[in-house]
Amino acid sequence: MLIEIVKISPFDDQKPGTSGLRKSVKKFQTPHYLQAFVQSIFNSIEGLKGSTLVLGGDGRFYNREAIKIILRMAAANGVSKVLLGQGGILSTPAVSHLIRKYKALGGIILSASHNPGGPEGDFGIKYNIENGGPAPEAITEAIYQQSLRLEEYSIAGIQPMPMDKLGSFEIGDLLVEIIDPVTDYADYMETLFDFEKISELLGQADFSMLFDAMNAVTGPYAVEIFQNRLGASETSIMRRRPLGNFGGGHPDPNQAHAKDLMRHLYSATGPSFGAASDGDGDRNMILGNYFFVTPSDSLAIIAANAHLVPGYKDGLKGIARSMPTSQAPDLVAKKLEIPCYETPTGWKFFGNLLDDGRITLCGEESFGTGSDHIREKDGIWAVLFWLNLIAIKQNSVENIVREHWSMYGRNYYTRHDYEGINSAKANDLMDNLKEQLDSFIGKDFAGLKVVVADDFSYLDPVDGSKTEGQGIRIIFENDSRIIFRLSGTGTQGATLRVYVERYIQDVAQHDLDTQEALVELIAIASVLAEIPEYTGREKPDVVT
Ligand code: G16
Repeated sequence: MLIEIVKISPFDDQKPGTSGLRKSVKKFQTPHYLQAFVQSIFNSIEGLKGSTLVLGGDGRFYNREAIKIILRMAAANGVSKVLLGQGGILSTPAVSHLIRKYKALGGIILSASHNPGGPEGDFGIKYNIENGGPAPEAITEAIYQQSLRLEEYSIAGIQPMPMDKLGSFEIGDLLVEIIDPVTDYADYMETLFDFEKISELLGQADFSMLFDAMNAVTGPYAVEIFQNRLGASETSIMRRRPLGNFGGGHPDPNQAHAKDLMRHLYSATGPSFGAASDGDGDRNMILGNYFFVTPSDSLAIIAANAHLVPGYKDGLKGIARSMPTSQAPDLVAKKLEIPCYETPTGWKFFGNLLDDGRITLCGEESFGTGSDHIREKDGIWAVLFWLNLIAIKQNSVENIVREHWSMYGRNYYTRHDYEGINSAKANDLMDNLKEQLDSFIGKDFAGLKVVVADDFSYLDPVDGSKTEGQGIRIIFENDSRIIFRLSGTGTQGATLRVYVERYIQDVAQHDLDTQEALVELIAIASVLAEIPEYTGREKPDVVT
């Protein structure tokens, strides 16, 4: 095998964000750019020589080219075996499962998650460690530091890579095994959920489902699990074919980007249950007929009912939620007398808590829910959880949620995103807020008194690491909250996220429109952060 050592000048913009390195496809196509990041990963992980890695992506534009480069580099860097999803396809949860099941050293996931794809879209690369989860901060920082001084990378010569047929091929001493992307994952799901009950539900005349795969990676998983194994009808999976540009759509499962699905669900003759997943299959949105379940509520409801589902029948050890996620899960944890951890945004922060056996479930407001079954959030898993609950409760999504609210109270919740704003202005907005934090405490805004105003920092209870600067929290006397953060996953300018939450216990007030229930807090947020002044925007681009 011919190995080439390619000399390069280091890149200075390869700092991983909330979830790996995400940039435009064009950026990744810059000569040596992808190679430099991959070499930085390889230089940062211990035990690479002779190891097994898992490799796959969400099928977006540039997936196959990137896989070929990574395989040639893996061969040149002494990796013994790569488990590659057939056609280069693997969902993020499937990679996490495969790393754990086959005891691989780690895995490389090619995805920019919910960001659009295609030649003008985004691409991304993420390294997951041997527990199956995203590399923690210490490793992503080491990768970044490597990239800043990287002056060469090693790559094997070009050769045929038959990645579409199950089987194997070799590149020098590297064995590439092409595996079915779905089977292992689907088998695992069967061990966690009551497939018989779910399949009975899907056969009931009064129940129907519609899953939107958004022309992204979950299509083949949904077909195998919902259709082939559970007997859902063919029409119950829409946009099932993975496409390099996601059919021109934005593969983000929320009300703004799953419009067709919403239209079907918000119709008198529409299905009783709706769901969607994102580009790489780790996010989920849950809907009932004329009903949207906020991700924070979904986590709380899953937690409150987990003992009913086979894989969780022994109860929960604890729950974790990211800081901006609503406090609905905390109320369930309190009732169950289990701990509820509050972590910074980013799935990587759940890893230690899961590995240490402190939590069973975790989730985020950004349409992510998961458990200790793997170390990533898991879209199809969340859908199966809801189907299993509905099959047991024989009740509609809306009624299940309303019963939950009547027992725990309702956490009205919304997130307003201001996308593609000038980065310098966005930083100024945050700095301006930080400077005023102390002066907010004790102040009254529209009759609401501020009790906490701080910049969130997290002390990992397992390894003692501290992560600072994770978002501005303004907490009021009645537990209402406004949170300000800059996204760590955007690729153009900056995205300001404003999270707003208000708790109402009184059942008589559980029917308010979310935006109306939060109107005062939304106005306070705008004034406190001087949003129009800094962003030049009167309204957010996306409301979820
Ligand atoms: C990633 C992370 C999540 C995070 C989300 C949004 O999700 O894994 O933990 O909540 O980004 O992050 P931000 O608010 O910084 O944009 P995904 O699905 O994009 O990998």
